[in-house]
Amino acid sequence: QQNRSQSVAILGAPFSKGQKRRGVEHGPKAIRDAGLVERLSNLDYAVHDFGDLTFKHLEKDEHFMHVPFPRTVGRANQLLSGAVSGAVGAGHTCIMLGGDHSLAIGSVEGHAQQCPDLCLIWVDAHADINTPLTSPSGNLHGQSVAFLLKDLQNKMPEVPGFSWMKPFLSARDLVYIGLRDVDPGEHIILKTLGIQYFSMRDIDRMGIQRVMEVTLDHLLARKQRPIHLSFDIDAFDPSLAPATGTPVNGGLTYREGIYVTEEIHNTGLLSVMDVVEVNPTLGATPEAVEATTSLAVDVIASALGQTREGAHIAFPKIPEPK
Ligand code: 6HN
Ligand code: MN
Ligand code: MN
Ligand code: MN
Repeated sequence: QQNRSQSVAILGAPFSKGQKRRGVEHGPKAIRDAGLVERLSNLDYAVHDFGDLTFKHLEKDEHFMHVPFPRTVGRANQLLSGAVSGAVGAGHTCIMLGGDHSLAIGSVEGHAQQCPDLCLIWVDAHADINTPLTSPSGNLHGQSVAFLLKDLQNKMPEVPGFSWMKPFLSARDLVYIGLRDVDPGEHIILKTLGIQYFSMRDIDRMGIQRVMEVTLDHLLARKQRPIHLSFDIDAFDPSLAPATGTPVNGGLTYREGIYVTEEIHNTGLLSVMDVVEVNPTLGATPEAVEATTSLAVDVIASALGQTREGAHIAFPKIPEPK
């Protein structure tokens, strides 16, 4: 069913300080330029494009351990949290365009202010669950989930810039799809907390249909609640999404990725979606960039109800000749 009376808010978050490569801050413009608003309007949504947030560059922001820009990332996420909370509170389904994946901290936190019982589906090649003590790179886009989880509270040092928030999510309210590059410290966290995850190997074994069945059952069987979908474009195979900062071979096919978002749409519970790590400066050719940005638009349209079988909104019945 089409959510026709629904309204969608688009929030741009041109931010890149959660990792060390520049360019991912151009993601929101690149995804809009690929025709996002028109595609969603064609789905019969009222589209409210809130434009891009403006993030402050903090002059004095020393490393914390080996973590760069902690205060800048913390402040950006505080701002984003308020914006997402406002959009959800106003009744919109919210699409957050990144930017790097550290932005999920503020996006999920702001969503949770309005919907404390939300669940989280993290589609990514990476688990992004390092703590500063396990992170090989120090980059905060590989640590977002660790900031969210109550279950990791006593394993997290106090990172400057993040005193505005407290972890609120339970490990059982999170499912990963698409993992294939998990650091050793992340693996012990996944195993110790008993987090439900589907690696690419699991998708090979079970098929994406069964993976989605188990995912939605795990999150929604006890009760129906709002879904936060955090979609890292690097979940897709690099042949489909080359313009991204940390590509990993052996990713989701186009059909697997679209199946994931179709199934999430069909729950009727999607409340906020992040689309992150689209870096239009990293494609080898203009075609590679265009492939990545139009894939991002496809996956958003699919999450919001675009179907592959077609739809007959404008045709209540077969037209007859006079
Ligand atoms: N992302 N696990 C690596 C790290 O640096 O912690 C890679 C993280 C990638 C993060 O793609 O959102
Ligand atoms: Mn539909
Ligand atoms: Mn990620
Ligand atoms: Mn990733």
